[in-house]
Amino acid sequence: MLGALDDTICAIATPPGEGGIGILRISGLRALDIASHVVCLRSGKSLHALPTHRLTLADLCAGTASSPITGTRNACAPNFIDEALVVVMKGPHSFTGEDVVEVQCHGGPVILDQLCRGVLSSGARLADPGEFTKRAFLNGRLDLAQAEAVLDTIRAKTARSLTLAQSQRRGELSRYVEEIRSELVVALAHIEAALDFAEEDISFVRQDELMRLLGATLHKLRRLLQSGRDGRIWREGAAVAILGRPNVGKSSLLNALLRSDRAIVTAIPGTTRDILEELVSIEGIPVRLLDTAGIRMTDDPVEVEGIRRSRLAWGDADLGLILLDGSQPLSESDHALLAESESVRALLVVNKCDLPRQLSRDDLDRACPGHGEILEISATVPIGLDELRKAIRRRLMPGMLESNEGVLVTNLRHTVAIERALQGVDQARQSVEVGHAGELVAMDLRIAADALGEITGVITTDEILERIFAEFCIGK
Ligand SMILES: Nc1nc2c(ncn2[C@@H]2O[C@H](COP(=O)(O)OP(=O)(O)OP(=O)(O)O)[C@@H](O)[C@H]2O)c(=O)[nH]1
Ligand SMILES: [Mg+2]
Repeated sequence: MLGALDDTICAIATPPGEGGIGILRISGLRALDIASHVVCLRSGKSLHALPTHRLTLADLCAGTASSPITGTRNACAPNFIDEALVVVMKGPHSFTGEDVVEVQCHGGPVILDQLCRGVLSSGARLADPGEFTKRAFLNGRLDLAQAEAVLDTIRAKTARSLTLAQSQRRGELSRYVEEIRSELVVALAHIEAALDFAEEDISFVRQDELMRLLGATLHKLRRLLQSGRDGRIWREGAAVAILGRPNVGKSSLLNALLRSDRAIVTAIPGTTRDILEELVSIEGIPVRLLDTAGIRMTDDPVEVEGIRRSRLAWGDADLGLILLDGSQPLSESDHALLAESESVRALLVVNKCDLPRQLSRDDLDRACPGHGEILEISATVPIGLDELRKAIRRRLMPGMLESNEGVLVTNLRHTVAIERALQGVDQARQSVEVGHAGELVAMDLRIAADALGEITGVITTDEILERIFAEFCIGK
């Protein structure tokens, strides 16, 4: 798989369905030759004669031509498909590093299908998911972390997620990780030299210097790991489940935070039976908000199943909003939920504060002594929603201000590699401390350096590549 760069690939790069514009991408050694079978420049010139990176007007013809189209064709020709703008990007100065032709035509499925068939029958192969980006990596245009960031850029859920993905795509994480790796590699070289020339009286490494370097590296790796939790949330979104007994206003709160009437709201307890999930930006954080079935004792099998799912959702969530009805005293179901909410992943929210109060702070202090912050809101009026948004942000990302600076790890693959590197460096430091043989120190440092190399792809395997690029869509 790794070496399969000698064929020319093509794919529709725009999403399926109708659109103003549709784009077909062709990349590879024969991109220009193959495109010449379907692209007929209005100027009558050959595609090979086009300057690179310049849009040019062309007609597209169904790829029945056994030889490249030459001369002009008019739009009345029987095999005419569409008018198009065509751009040639000559390698190595293209996204993939190869010769690339992109055809921009009207975004209709039939047009793109005919165009794609024409290109395929002229000798191109349909690209695998992510294959354009994979080629960019294999041709040295991007390292692996940057290639992964291409996908994060496309999938970014909020403005802040996009900023992080773009910084990784520009190579900021890669540079930082490479810097740490090369320090380890230099230390390793000194240790290995010392081992090679053990008989001679030359000192290649000073123990105190090595300890200082390993200490500093450990600090940097730990900081990266800590950034990983926030990073995951920026990339995938945090799951926040709204929980509470029937009728407390869970669906109303979901609607209020979404600013739309997404969930059904009625005065009948037990309205929501299944889990509703919606993505919303809360203070810039991408949040998957889950509206759940009200938790209470019931014999209704549908409701029982809904309640089971509510509890599961809470178990998997980054945060549970325990919603209470401020216009009613605590019920048995409220007590049961509060007893469960002693964990750190719960935030108490008292709803319906626009109505006369029946629920006091003393009641809550008694029912749930370690409850922490309590938010008072009304989902329907609305009151207190900005404070609630801020509280959610504080609970999800206590260190958000600090993590605005510096490099952040957003990808689980990277986190796992950093954990292995950290272990290696820690082990090496302990070995140096107790005076173990240099071989042992070198072995651990090698493990650490290789683990970091996997992030940027200096060290990689076909299996890792397959896994990464399989996540991409076709045409990227
Ligand atoms: N006055 C007032 N009424 C509210 C407020 N929030 C919700 N309600 C009303 O309370 C009733 C129940 O609201 P829902 O949002 O359906 O409650 P729920 O918790 O989703 O209920 P289930 O899905 O049955 O578990 C509806 O009649 C809402 O209009 C509020 O802040 N103030
Ligand atoms: Mg509901």
